[in-house]
Amino acid sequence: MDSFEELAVVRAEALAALEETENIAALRDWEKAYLGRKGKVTLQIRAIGKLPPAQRPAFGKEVNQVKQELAVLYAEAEKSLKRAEIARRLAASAVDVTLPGRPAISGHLHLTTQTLRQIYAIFAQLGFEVYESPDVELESYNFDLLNIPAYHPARDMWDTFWVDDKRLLRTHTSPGQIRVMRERTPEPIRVILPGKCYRYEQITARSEHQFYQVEGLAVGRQVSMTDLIGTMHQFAELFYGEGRQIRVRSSYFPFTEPSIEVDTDCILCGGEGCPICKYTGWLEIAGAGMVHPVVLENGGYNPDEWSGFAFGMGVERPSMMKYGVEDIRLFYGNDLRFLRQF
Ligand code: FA5
Repeated sequence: MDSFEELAVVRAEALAALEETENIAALRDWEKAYLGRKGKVTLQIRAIGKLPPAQRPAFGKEVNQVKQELAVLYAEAEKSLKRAEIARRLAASAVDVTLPGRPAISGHLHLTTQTLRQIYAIFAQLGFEVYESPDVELESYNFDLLNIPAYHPARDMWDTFWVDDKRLLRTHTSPGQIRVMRERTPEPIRVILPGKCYRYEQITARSEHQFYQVEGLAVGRQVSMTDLIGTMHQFAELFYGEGRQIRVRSSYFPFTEPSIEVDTDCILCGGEGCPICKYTGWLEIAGAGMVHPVVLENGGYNPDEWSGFAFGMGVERPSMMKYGVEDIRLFYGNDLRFLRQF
């Protein structure tokens, strides 16, 4: 066999072997076997020098053509094997669009937030806007300007968390009354002031050391006790249900004169007596009264020209009564079994 015939055999063998390669690793072996340093085609090139000089140019040309041809075929095969490999991997990890979806887990509003929003909606109907005042309050706003001077025994009504000598966590939302009055040039006011209150007191099933209140304040030229009672009655009907009765009892708050407590007939027994109303037939709604002249004056309103009413109600206690929750601690316990019920 002369060298041309030998080259033709190597070429034919290489082409046949290339057909057999099924993956990249086999292709690399093939390249090594034919085009590598000791590959069969490379050895043919090296053998050129041993040929008679007359044959060298023609054989050299031939062997180089074979080498070029195989190199091109190698590059093409490498490309298509890589493509096939990617397609295989994609197929293995493809999303199965026929699988049923997983339901998304969604939370919902906390019972306190739901109750607050009900209260906002009710008072919006009655023409009250929402006004917010700070949780960290000055002692003067929480007490002095509300007619509760230092050493006044009424301070005992609100056990206080102090921040420093002058600042505290507000014990009620009433300081917002002064803030809103001072912010407005004397003009009629109808606001509710919602917010968290803090008291340094024993935690029980009825009392937390943090809880929400919603304060109400209406100031005008001729605001009277009847307006207050009418507003409270409207609230009782819209919050607890139609047909509710209310009653007022005389009370004492330093910032209102006269002061009252407002109750509604028990939503469960209608007044006959049951465990929810502790057999009194009545549920407490709010502390309230006519804004004290000193407080009007501290807010920049002349008490000879202006009058007002104010009330302060809890948020957790009314929702406890409405939904039959027996322990206020459940509101802040973060137990999902409780929270999911509302
Ligand atoms: C006050 O805080 C007065 N500022 C209310 C007021 C405003 C009177 C304007 C007159 C005019 P009292 O301390 O009673 O009042 O609290 C009002 C309501 O807050 C209570 O009826 C109750 O619902 C709620 N509350 C008070 N203390 C707690 C507590 N420890 N845990 C849960 N709720 C409470």
